[in-house]
Amino acid sequence: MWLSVFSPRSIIVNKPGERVKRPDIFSRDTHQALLIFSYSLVVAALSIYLQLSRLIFIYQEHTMNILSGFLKSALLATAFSFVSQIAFCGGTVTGTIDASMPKYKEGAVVYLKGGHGKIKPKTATIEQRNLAFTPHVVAIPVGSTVSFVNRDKVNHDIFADDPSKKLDINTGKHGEFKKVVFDKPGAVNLLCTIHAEMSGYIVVVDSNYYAITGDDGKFSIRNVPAGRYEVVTWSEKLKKTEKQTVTVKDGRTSNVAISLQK
Ligand SMILES: [Cu+2]
Repeated sequence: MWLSVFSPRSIIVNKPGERVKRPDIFSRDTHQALLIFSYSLVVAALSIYLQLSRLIFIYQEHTMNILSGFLKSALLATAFSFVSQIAFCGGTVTGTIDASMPKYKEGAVVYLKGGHGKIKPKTATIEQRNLAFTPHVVAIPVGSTVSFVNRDKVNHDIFADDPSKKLDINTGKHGEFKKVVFDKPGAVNLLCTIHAEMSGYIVVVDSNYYAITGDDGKFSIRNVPAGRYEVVTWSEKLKKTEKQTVTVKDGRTSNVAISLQK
């Protein structure tokens, strides 16, 4: 006895030797329905494929648009900064100080006089650390404010008696600070009435363009508007031997050699 399962609805039991007649499990309608179903499946798949590829294409185009927009802005920004650096940010003045006493190559203040711009005050900090004024020399434009911060465990009594500034400040305890405005040009020698070894300088300049030399005697003053300036130098111990001028051109670097003597 064979068991043949052709239809989900019936189990046909055949006798031995009898040919199994395959039943027609799908009616004509079912065939048609299946055909329509398969066609619609194919059409649906095709349309999904088409829609997807269209979406991918739009996405790619969009990405390309974003990318090209980004590239355009980046290029424009680069070009603008390049042009503005040349056209609007003036020039640079670099130089080297040659000092008769090599120790004083460092810590000299170089500034340019003769600009027409308004002087912009700034802020600076001078610490009292290990019984010393740190940094030893500070340069500021006229009208700037200096904070004196005590980093030592002992009190300091900062004292100055110069034509441009008279000072007498007790700095208070560790971490405390006092603010002072420097409104007249000139060098101010900072001393401490408690510790005789303490000495520092604040050089108040009537200029926006200044620098302090490094230990190699070199300096660099950037973004100086084009024009002709007098090069003025202050040193703790030495003096400039001759009057110097420098011509600044947009986008160019002018180099000056300064000689300091006793
Ligand atoms: Cu002191």
